[in-house]
Amino acid sequence: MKERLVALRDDALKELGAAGDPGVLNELRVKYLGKKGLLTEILRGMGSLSAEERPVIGQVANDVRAAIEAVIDEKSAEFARAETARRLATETIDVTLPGRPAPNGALHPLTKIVQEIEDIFIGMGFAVAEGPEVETDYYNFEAMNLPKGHPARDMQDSFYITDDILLRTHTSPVQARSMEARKGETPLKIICPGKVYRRDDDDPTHSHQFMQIEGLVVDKGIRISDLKGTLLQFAREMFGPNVQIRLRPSFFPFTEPSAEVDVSCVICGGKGCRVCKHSGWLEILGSGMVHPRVLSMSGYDPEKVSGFAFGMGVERIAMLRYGIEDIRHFYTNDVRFLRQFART
Ligand code: 2U9
Repeated sequence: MKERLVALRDDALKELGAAGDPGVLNELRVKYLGKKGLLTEILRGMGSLSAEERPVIGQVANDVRAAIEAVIDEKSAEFARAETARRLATETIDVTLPGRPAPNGALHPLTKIVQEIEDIFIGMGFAVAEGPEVETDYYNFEAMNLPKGHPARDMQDSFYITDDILLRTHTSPVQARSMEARKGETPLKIICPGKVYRRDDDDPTHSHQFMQIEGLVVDKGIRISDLKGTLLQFAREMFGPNVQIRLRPSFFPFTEPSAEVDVSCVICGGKGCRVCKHSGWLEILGSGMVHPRVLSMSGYDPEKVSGFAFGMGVERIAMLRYGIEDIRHFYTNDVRFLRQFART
């Protein structure tokens, strides 16, 4: 039996010596050391040995197993080292290659215009105020001198949620809330940017949802010349140092007197062109002196203080600045449209 074991060891070591890959190595392990392997087969004969022979043969069998296992371990370590070396040689990366550039996003053109307008007014000492888009009838209409029954409150023109709650139709309620919160303190100098909602049919120049920026100044001794100077400064920072403005009498329930503000045409410089319909002027703002009733309703004494207010549509300003002909481009989010503003 001992001879058979030694012969088995020699065969195994010879075959293992020739094994060229981990697959063959594993087959040989199964062949010699597996449960149904050659070593087990020989050891089945142990039963017929005498009590003296059994430990001796047992020791030989253990030595044979250990010898075969040692070679298998050594060979598999050798294969693993070779595999690592192969991968190190083939899987190299060039860390000096330039990275792949990630595509940059860009601000929406309306966001850019809002930020630009905010910066201009912040430069003149205004603070930026925001408020809810879902408003009460009181702040949206009543506090703006638009009493019940006023035609601008028509159910046809506004998105009502209940009899008393609606989507704001202008950002004026933010100013009304700010005045109320300031409890008659002056000066108050704010601009209010935000989305507003009106039941309009969408077309190239109208949208049922659009953006406004309104402004309000309340202090002792505020005059219409303050309004005009502020808006001239705004127009020149926005459209260029040479533009002129003109005020045309108008009417708004929350201002008295009221004026529409035109800027000299940014396309033709005032000579007359298609954009200004050959008038030389573009309407960009509504404005006026805050109505005494609006002041008193929000806690200011119109005998002691006065104010001016103005409002503009952000889309209209952006359309003039960028030469956009259809307001709906701002909301359809076609990337071919949006990409054009990535670097302006
Ligand atoms: C308070 C008092 C007065 C805000 C004003 C306008 C004139 C105006 C329109 C311009 C085009 C709205 O975007 S638009 O459709 N706005 O003409 N807005 S004065 O007057 C106020 C606001 C708040 C407390």
